Amino acid sequence: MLTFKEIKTRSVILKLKRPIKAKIAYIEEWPILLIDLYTNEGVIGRSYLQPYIKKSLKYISSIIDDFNEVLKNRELAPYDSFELMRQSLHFVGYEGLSLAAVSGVDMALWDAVSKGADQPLCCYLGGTVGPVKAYNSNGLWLETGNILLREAEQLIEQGNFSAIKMRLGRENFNDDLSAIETVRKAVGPEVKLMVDFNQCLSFEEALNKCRVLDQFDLTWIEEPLVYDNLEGYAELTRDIKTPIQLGENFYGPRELYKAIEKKASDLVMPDLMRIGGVTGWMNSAAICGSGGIPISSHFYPEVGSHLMRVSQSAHWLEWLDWADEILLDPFNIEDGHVQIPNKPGIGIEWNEKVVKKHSM
Ligand code: SMN
Ligand code: MG
Repeated sequence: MLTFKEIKTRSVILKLKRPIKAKIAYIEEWPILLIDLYTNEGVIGRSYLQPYIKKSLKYISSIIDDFNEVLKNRELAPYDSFELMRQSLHFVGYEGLSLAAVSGVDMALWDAVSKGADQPLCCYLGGTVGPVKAYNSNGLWLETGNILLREAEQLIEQGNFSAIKMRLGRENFNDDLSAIETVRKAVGPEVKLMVDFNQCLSFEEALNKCRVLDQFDLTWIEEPLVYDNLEGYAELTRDIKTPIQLGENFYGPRELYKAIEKKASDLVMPDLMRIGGVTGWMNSAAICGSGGIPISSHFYPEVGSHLMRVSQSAHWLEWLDWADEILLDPFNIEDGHVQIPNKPGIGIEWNEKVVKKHSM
């Protein structure tokens, strides 16, 4: 049995190789919060969060600091700890930053308990180590012409990927359409192509644009509308032939359930920081598995790959290498599949030299 000793967080800012250039935001500096969870028995659980906005590092880390009091000397039991942390913040709300902080610690707890059992996380959860089908999401922001062409080729080459994602939402929709044609020309007809609007369209715009996109053989159209317009999503999903993808902004399995009940999308893609870490994911995967809804992961490919191995309706893992720099042994890709290392826990260790260099 493992017991909780202490959690420590550290803030790191990395420079993005390909800055985020979306209609909704321009981001060059990428904030990462490292979480180290110490047990009295010496096992250390590790996880990280990517909270998008630099300032949010300090908000989330101070919440996590306060979880020390909640968990002190308790048996390490992710389910119980999740509930205790969540309940400690009930009156400010279960969602938003509260849930982001709970999710980060939850992932570190699962890392620690599976390490304690000397098993890779996916095995501890009842599955096996194996390859996980992924699409490359490392770029293709709102760029033009040759930049897109070169990037699309690079994304395929990076791990012999069979699927990539590009972003849409240019001022002029014809520029989006030529961007799709450019990328399609670069990668050929066989590669699966996902597109992401990052919530930038009104309902009318979305209806008109997605109807045009129906002719492009896209694997999905992601977040055309603001994330919480579930009625709009349901109408759009009924009208559009291409699968509609939604979910990186669901706060907890209950929101995922509500979206599925409303038939807001064809596909879902929870983000581990917002859905409630491993605990929230497993609840969501059960809902999706039972309802026959394909589930894809958003961010956190190291944890996500373990979870996709135990999710009945697992669809696509989002491959992002943005945290690779701070990892001692970044995960490998072979033929478009993430290779889960045969190590206890999630399988991540910090590259302390790089962490020190970029720490805030
Ligand atoms: C995304 C959003 C914000 C930052 C990076 C990437 C995007 C995704 O929505 O799905 O990858
Ligand atoms: Mg997205």
